[in-house]
Amino acid sequence: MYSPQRKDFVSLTLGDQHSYTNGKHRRQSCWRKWKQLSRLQRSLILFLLAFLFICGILSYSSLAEQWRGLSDRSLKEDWVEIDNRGLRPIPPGLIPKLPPGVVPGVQDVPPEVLPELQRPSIPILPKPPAMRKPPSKRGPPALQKRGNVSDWQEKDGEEPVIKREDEEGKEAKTVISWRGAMIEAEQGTELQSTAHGKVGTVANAEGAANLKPVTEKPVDRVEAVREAFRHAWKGYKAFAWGHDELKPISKTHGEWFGLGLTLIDALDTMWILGLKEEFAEARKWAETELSFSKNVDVNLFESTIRILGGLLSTYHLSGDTLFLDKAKDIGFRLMPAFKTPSKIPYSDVNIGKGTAHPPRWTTDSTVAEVTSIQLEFRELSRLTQDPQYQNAVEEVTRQVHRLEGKRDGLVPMFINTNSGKFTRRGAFTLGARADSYYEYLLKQWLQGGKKETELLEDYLQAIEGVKKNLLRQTSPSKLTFVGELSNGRLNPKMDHLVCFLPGTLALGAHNGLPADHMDLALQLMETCHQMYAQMETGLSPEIAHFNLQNHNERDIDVKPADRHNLLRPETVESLFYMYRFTKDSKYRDWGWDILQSFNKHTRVPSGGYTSIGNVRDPLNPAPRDKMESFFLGETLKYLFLLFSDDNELLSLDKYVFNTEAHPLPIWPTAS
Ligand code: DMJ
Repeated sequence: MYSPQRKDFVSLTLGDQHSYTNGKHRRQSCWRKWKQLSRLQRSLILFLLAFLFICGILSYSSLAEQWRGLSDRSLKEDWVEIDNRGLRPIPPGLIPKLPPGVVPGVQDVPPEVLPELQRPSIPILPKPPAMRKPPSKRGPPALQKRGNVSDWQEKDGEEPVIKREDEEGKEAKTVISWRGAMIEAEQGTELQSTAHGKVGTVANAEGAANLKPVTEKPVDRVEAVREAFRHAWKGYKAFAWGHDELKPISKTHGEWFGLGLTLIDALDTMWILGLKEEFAEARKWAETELSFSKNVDVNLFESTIRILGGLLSTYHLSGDTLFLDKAKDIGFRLMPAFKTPSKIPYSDVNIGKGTAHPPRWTTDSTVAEVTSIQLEFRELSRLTQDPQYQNAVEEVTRQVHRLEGKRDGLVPMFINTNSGKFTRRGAFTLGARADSYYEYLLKQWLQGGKKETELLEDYLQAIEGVKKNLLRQTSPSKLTFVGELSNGRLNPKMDHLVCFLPGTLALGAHNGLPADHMDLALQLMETCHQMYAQMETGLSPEIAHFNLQNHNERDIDVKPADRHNLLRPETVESLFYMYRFTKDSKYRDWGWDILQSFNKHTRVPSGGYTSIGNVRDPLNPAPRDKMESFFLGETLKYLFLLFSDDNELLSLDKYVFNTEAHPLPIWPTAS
């Protein structure tokens, strides 16, 4: 390359050979002429020469400075930055061939090369901080250029980030895309979080130059939930569109009722998460494809909490009457279930034929199922002004209220549709087959404006029954859990399903129920958290067994048959309530850990999440190839609400969530 230093050597020819040899004669005649001048003339000439001399010196030093600067720049411009990761030399072909004496600079680059060097995505290497000091300039103070404010600009509370004057526009862009890239790059694995005390350095060109540690802003957890939802939806859309459930591993679908269960269960979640496009395409399907006039058997409880509940809440959130019409349709078609000798409903209904029946092997129904459809049918009556729905479900509540066979307010798991009596009376649990009975006592009381005192009495009595009969503490850590009673003996096991209880207890305490309900909620929440934290995958098993013996080291044990995780919501549901009422950020952190574990062990790359068979083996969690509809309907919704700072988003003083996480309004006092 042509060296700019060679410009320093300027040759000046003052005369020809001849005049040089006659030098002595010339010097004599000059002196004679000088002597002939007047004093004034001589002074003027001397002054002029002195002035020219000073000007010459000044302009030389300034030119030399410029040449030095150009020389530095020409060396640096041999490097451009790529990909924010480092530097590479410009390929030789890109270095412009310049005529001798011309200093290379962007303005001199041939037009065909210019775009390559000026691409905005390739910022020039920032100078190291030591070179940032504003250079001292000559001239009056008012005209001196001060160091640019942006050189040390502070961005809303962040550590000051050093910024080059000429990259001002690009700087903000880089930081934003860096944050975005964090989320993108970490998809499917662990998202870093300050909740875990991690500190990062800026991994871009700025970082390379400045190496200044910057405390990470917390990852946008709300956005991480949206991302998880989109990923799940991507799988459902690609492989199971319009069907009940996604089988993400085999990239196909599973059918239960044939009613697009996942899509309907997820409608209000999309609305709450603000996923407008996804919501619009789902609405379109509901409008054009969803039909309840099918010759198909559906489970009364499951279709009530997922489909009727989902449609009603989506109607309330969106105001779109399509969903109310669909809710009326399915609600009406489910009514044959109540045509039994006892008016305790059958478990199954053929919604096309209008017939209902119990399961083939028994005439019993499950207690939780017949007592956890009330919120939805009551709301349907309020909206339609047709009392038949409310009458049917409140008849069930009345009967169960006065039934014999409870133990301190605790209910058995089965009820006979002919006799209307409890059967198999020896077992009591807050888990499967009884769980949401307790939940709906409190929530109906709230839904109706706290007027239906029998509901409250049953609820309060049941919690006393839990305390008296089912509560125990583990050894060695004294974790409180709710065991099961079987023919008078306590079995120290607890379903993950029971983890709805801390949230429900906290909701009651928030509404004026005894303060010790909140104490119990705090303790049970800790236990449910431990059911995740102590597993190798960070995910809870379906059932945990607790140790009561002193000599054992572990509090929690898991039987091989109970090691599965179905992406259930109950723990994150309770975390949401606990955070809303206590504002203790540990609940958010626990929820965040759970989301990360789901991402790590259940996320399927082609789309969707899968239930797994073994929460104790992170190397082979044994994917089960099924994404339950409640993962979108409940789990991700509660996680989103847990992380959202907007307390008014579905205020717990205005809404009750049904047992499938579909929010329904608390009735205005007039109703
Ligand atoms: C959901 O369908 C409901 O939350 C129900 O109350 C219990 N089972 C699943 C989630 O685990």
